[in-house]
Amino acid sequence: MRVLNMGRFIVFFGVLVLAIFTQPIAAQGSNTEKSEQGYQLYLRQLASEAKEMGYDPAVVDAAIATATFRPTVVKADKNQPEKKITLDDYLNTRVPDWKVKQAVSLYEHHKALLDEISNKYGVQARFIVALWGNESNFGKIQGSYPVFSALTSLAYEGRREALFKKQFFAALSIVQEGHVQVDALKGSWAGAMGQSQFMPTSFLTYAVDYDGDGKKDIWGTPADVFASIANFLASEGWDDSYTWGRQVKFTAQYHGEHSGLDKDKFVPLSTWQARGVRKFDMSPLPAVDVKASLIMPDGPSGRLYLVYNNFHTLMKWNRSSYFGLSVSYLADRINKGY
Ligand SMILES: [Ca+2]
Repeated sequence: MRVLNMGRFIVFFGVLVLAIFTQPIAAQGSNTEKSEQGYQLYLRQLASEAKEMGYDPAVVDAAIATATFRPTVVKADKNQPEKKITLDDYLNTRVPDWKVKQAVSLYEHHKALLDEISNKYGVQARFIVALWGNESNFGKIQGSYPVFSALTSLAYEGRREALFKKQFFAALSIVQEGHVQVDALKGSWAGAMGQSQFMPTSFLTYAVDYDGDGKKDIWGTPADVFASIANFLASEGWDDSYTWGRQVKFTAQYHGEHSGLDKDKFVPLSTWQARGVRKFDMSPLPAVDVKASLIMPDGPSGRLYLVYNNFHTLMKWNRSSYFGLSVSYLADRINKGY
């Protein structure tokens, strides 16, 4: 099943080499000095803006006092690769056997809580565990960047200022609501926080205080983490009477026209059957009234999938189909128990 596509590997290494040679190494020192000054000025402006908007001045001052310019954050943002690896390699990296084993054993460990949350929100527990595992390695890798530093550095850099300013104000709300202290607000270099790696705006929309202690604690309380993940999915249209989709094959006559996640390409299985899509073992698609989209992340010669509405919900969590498929695979393997 594993097919190496050398063309993609050459592109992959080509992009890396290009990235190394286009770094402005000589100019780095002076840029950093200049930026630090500009950043301090920017912070003061941001603080006044926040206070004008009505944020508690004590919270704003505390947040600003801890913020420092993080050139590494800006660099990481600029160097984000487009698509470096094939889906096969991505899945092997993201869903290794050890991760499946941990997922199965952690599911067992938290079974009572997970099943309760699963019932309450209408989301199969295996998808909650799979997102937890994919986002933070079951809470072990949450990121140690101070969120206020990361968000203000990225806002100051300017390429996506409006987005990161919005995240900064949302982070102020999180502290102001008392869910976490300023100095405990840690996350990834891009500001994704806690075991569910929510951006601050997602936290405000979806985070849940499930254990009822008054704090939405996605950093350290499993009940809050699981319920927050489930609440995101449920709010975005998850339906637990269905799964995510399936891997498929084509008959010789079909070549994947009509692929894509657009609404007008989300059609009944009977239409896909008529076009020439089959189950992975080439048997007919199930004769049930379900709509699906065809996706071909690596083109018609790569892995092919029919995905249902729940996969569209996963795309709202993260727009990468690679990501959605890695979550789906982990969920399926949790279901099988290996
Ligand atoms: Ca709580």
